[in-house]
Amino acid sequence: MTVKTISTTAFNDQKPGTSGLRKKTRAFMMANYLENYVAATFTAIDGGAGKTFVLGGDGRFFNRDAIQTILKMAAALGAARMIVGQGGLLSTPAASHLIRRHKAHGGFILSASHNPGGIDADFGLKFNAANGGPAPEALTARIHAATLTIERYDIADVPDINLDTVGQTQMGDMVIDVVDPVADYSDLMASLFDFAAIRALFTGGFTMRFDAMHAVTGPYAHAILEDTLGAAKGTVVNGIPLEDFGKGHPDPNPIWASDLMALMMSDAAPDMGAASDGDGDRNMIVGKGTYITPSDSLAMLAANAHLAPAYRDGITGIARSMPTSAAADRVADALGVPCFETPTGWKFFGTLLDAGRVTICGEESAGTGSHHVREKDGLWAVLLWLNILAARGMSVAEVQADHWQRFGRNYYARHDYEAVETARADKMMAHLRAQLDGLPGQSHAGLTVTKADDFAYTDPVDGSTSAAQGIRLFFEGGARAVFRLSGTGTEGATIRLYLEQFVSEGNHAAAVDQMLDAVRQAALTISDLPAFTGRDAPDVQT
Ligand code: VG1
Ligand code: CO
Repeated sequence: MTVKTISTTAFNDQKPGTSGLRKKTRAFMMANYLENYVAATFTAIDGGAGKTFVLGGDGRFFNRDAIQTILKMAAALGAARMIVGQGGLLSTPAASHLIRRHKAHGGFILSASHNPGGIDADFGLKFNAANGGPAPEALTARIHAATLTIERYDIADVPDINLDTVGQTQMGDMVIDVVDPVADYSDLMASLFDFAAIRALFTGGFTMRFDAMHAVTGPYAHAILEDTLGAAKGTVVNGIPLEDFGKGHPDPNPIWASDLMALMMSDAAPDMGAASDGDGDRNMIVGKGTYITPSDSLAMLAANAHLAPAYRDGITGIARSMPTSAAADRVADALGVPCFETPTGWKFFGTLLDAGRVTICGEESAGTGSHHVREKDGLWAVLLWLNILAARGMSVAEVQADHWQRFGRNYYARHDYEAVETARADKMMAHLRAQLDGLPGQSHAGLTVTKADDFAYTDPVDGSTSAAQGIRLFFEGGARAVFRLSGTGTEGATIRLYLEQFVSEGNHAAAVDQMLDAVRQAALTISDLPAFTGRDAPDVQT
């Protein structure tokens, strides 16, 4: 095998964000762009020699080319073995599981998740560590540092390998195992849940629609829901992964999964609706005529997890990202377990999961998961919901109503202002930061600020710290507004405004917008968002 050494120049924009490096696909296709980042990743982990890695992606445009490149670079560095999903496909949670199961040194996951795919859309790459979880901040910092000083990289001069046939092949001395992307993951799910009870639910006439949004979960959902659990054929829609996701946003929320929402709000609604994102780590849950917010889903799953075999003995703790509603906190209180509040991004849950301090984690952005892998897991959430419905003999709406009755309701919404000029968004955040000390005691839109801060986090397990993770405004009467800038966008800045109003009893059936009107107005006044951005409404509201 011939190895070529290629001279290159550093790119100054390869700083990983919330979840790896995300850029326009055409940026990734520039000469040396992908190669530089992959080489920097290998540098950051002290090389690839003798190591085993997992490799796969969500199937979007450029997935296959990127896989061939990574294989050739790994071979050049003397990697021992690469485990690759057939067709180049692996959902993010399935990749996490394979890393753990094979005790691999880590894995390369090719995905821009919920961002659209195609030559004029987005591409992404992230590295997961040996625990199966996203690289922690210390590692992403080393990767970034290496991207700034790179001058050359090595790559094997060999033909592409066939990704479509399961089996073993070699590239030089490196063994390549092309594996069925679904089989191990499906076994893992069967070990966690009461598949017999879920099968009985479907046999008893329970109906469902699962929208795979033309992304990676299609093959997983077909195999598990239809073939194994007996859901009717046709339960899974948009189940064949396409390179451009049918030109949609594979983002499971009421805006981008609007067909599913319309069905669930109609007379023809099945018992449950669900959807997943590009790389299979997010989920949306909808009942007949009712939507479950992700923050509520986390709380409801945690409150009922003991009904599934894997969590029968209870959970050790819950973790949620800071902007996620406090619904889960009250469940933790009731269960007598701790609830941790972390910065946005799954990488912050890793230490807590590894240390056994939490069992269930979640984010308001439609991610929920547990200690079974080190990523959020879309199908896992769907299966846990099914297991709970089977065990309780209740509908989705009944579980929701029962939960609010017991714990109160956190009215919640996220407003996204997308593609804002970066300088304007930065100025608005600076304006907020400058006011923090003076805000407590002020009243806006009839709400009095009780506390205002810039969220900072100290990891209770390894002591690492992360500052400036989002501005929090707390108001009298249980309202909260949070401002932060997205770390996954590829165009300008996306401002996320998270709004929450807690109602302990009574009023659980009001309109969300109405319940959040005061806190929204207060947040817009304090931030001066309309003046800074020139926007009078968000682009997306979830
Ligand atoms: C967003 C979400 C965050 C999630 C991240 C990756 O990040 O808010 O909760 O962990 O996407 O999810 P940001 O920085 O844009 O707010 V995925 O499914 O895109 O890997
Ligand atoms: Co995702």
